[in-house]
Amino acid sequence: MGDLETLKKEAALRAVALVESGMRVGLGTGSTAKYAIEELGRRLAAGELRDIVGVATSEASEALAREVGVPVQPLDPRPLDLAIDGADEIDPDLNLIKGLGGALLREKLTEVQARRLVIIADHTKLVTRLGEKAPLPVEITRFGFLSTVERLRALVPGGRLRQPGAQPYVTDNGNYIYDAQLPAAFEPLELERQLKGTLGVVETGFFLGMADVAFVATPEGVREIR
Ligand code: ABF
Repeated sequence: MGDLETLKKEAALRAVALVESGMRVGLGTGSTAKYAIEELGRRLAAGELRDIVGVATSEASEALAREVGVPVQPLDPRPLDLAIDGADEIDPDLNLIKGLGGALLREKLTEVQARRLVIIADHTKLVTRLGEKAPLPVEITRFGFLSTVERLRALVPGGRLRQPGAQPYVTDNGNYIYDAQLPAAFEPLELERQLKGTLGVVETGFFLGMADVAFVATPEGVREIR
């Protein structure tokens, strides 16, 4: 396992250690969250946990959860005890950019209902300001997407429709994603408000003030950021 993979797993294990029997747990998406889902399955199989219900933030995570023996239910209005997920950027105030994995809408819908949102990551995700390394993913409707992209470019110049091949990337919700390049200076809450007010925008990858704790694995050990 590469060094970064080892770190991701270390962070994931710290988060899954917080899970107790009977909990309803939000299951994140991505290569770090994958380790958390596998560890949850391992703890269930080992009899360390019972009566866990997982709520998955993507079809891929749901499939993995079922594969490793974590029971999954759809999201309903009941709160989740805990949600465990990765991130693309983590700033010093625990504000996040998420969505490079494409699951930002289901992640936000799920994690807003969690009593505790636990973020797991390796140290490469730490930034001093959001947008330093990653673009901000913005989920937009397919219908009229070219017009929405123009509106977004007027608001945040720079960025492009996510298109890994001949066709645009399609989310689990049937939408497209616009990856916006953030400027050097901006006010995240204000930009979030403007983006959410833009016709055609479904959701953004800003997770502001949502996370309770981040376990960030570094070569010197796992840092806990609150
Ligand atoms: C999810 O997976 C997303 O919000 C984020 O985009 C991505 C992080 O993936 P990884 O852990 O593979 O870097 O958490």
